[in-house]
Amino acid sequence: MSAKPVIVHHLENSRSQRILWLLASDSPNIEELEVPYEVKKYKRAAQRRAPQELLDVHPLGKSPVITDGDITVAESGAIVEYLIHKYGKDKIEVPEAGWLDNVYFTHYPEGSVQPVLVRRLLFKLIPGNVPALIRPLIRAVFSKVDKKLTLPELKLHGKFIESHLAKTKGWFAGGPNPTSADYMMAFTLEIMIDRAPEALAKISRNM
Ligand SMILES: N[C@@H](CCC(=O)N[C@@H](CS)C(=O)NCC(=O)O)C(=O)O
Repeated sequence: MSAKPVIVHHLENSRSQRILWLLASDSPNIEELEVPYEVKKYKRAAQRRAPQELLDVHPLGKSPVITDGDITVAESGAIVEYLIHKYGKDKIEVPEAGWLDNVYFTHYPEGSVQPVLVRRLLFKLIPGNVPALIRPLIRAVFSKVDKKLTLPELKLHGKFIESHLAKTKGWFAGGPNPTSADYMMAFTLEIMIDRAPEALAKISRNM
């Protein structure tokens, strides 16, 4: 256990919520993890960008990023795996039968779902950034492309996720506690429900 607390550099409304859930006192695994940590909050700059101060922490200036003594770790999946490996090894149990699901659903949200969600957000933001005269036309074009390309893709992801959860009937790896897959997927599900609730019809209905 490090003497100094882990610093979570938390940009508002960002993927660093994954790290906060993993470390938070209401996390089902806290008893085991017990990592002292502090949260350093950052506000978004113009165009939802991270502020300069985050570039001082890591060269890519993205959130989340953590510092643990001399070690700086960026990329939410890497941070979740680092914290579990360093502080939760042998404690956050992954059932043998769910080992591959855990690996898969730890990497799938950033590798496959978030890029589509970011695309949807960009399509929404682009019209607001063009001259007012052509804005209605650009809005109509991007809305059409979104409906044709992005939404069907998100619906496919939604069906895939819901059918997996119907099999495990709980956490993504099928065990009694959340694992790295859940810490990664929860934020992505939240964003999906916010940006494309129709893609997660069953989950949205049960909320
Ligand atoms: N794949 C990275 C994505 C990091 C990322 O794009 N973070 C967003 C917040 S959710 C960010 O820092 N946005 C501000 C910016 O790009 O300037 C991860 O999972 O950590």
